[in-house]
Amino acid sequence: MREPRGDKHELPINGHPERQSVSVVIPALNEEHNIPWVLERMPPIVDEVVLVDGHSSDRTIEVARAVRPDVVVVPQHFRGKGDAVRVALRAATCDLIVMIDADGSMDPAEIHRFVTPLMNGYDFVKGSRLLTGGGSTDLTALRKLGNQMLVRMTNTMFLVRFTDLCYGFLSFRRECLSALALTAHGFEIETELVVHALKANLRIAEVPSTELPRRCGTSNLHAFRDGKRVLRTLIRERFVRRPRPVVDPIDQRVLHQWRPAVVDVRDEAPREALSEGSLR
Ligand SMILES: Nc1nc2c(ncn2[C@@H]2O[C@H](COP(=O)(O)OP(=O)(O)OP(=O)(O)O)[C@@H](O)[C@H]2O)c(=O)[nH]1
Ligand SMILES: [Mg+2]
Repeated sequence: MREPRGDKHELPINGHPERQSVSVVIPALNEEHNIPWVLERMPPIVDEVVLVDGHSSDRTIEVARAVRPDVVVVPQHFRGKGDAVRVALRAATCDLIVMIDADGSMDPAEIHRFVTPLMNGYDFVKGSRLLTGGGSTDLTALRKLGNQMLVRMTNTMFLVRFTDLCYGFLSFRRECLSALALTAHGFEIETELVVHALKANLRIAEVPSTELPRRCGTSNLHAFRDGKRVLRTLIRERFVRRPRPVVDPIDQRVLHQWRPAVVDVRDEAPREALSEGSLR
């Protein structure tokens, strides 16, 4: 890990970093039973909570608004955690952004660990379940093995020394968002965030974090399918230099919700006349 930059993020003379505002972004898909626990545990340093709803069929949005009336709810245009995260990050307005899951597997009480390094010279902070002080009561043997393999590959391919990879509790300075150039649609978003942070030469820190089992409901992650997507992302990022274009397949339900294209009435008359004429 690189040392924090000494220039633009220097501490003020009195040694205390200036107050920076904090947005927390939460992708949520059918998490009505878990979201209250997450929102109730938000520490006071959090100024804004952005929840991106993945077309939930339960009462995730209503429950979230009841617990935290100031929550900013944003719909996503497609499906997948990656798409949700990209939408959420565009909607966040504070200086620092923390990303956390809605299923109760990450404890908002740890948010200060992700904010403090950003206030002290780092640009990007990733949670690690494998650093001393971290842990997981959620990782199955299969996921642990897969994650370990992917961490080793990342370290070898990008000459770094990460201890964890497939973990979505992380934070960064909002001014770095465009440099992160995110395009991922699925769970590989976490890998893309980390690898693009490396490529953008951001100052990266790992902090210990404890992952808990999701409180309720079922996982949206499929170890093999999503593991393959992470692997493909790593290989592509290592060997392809050119930036990947963003191509979002828009969900048809969203198309129905969007404002329709404006019809110019001046164009409409001749077309009606034409169709009437052609019917005769
Ligand atoms: N908006 C949105 N959120 C999603 C989508 N897929 C997953 N999520 C959310 O992303 C977070 C992580 O998804 P999980 O299903 O918990 O995946 P996981 O944490 O890797 O798997 P578990 O450890 O088994 O819980 C949760 O908050 C989900 O609600 C999606 O398509 N859209
Ligand atoms: Mg989870």
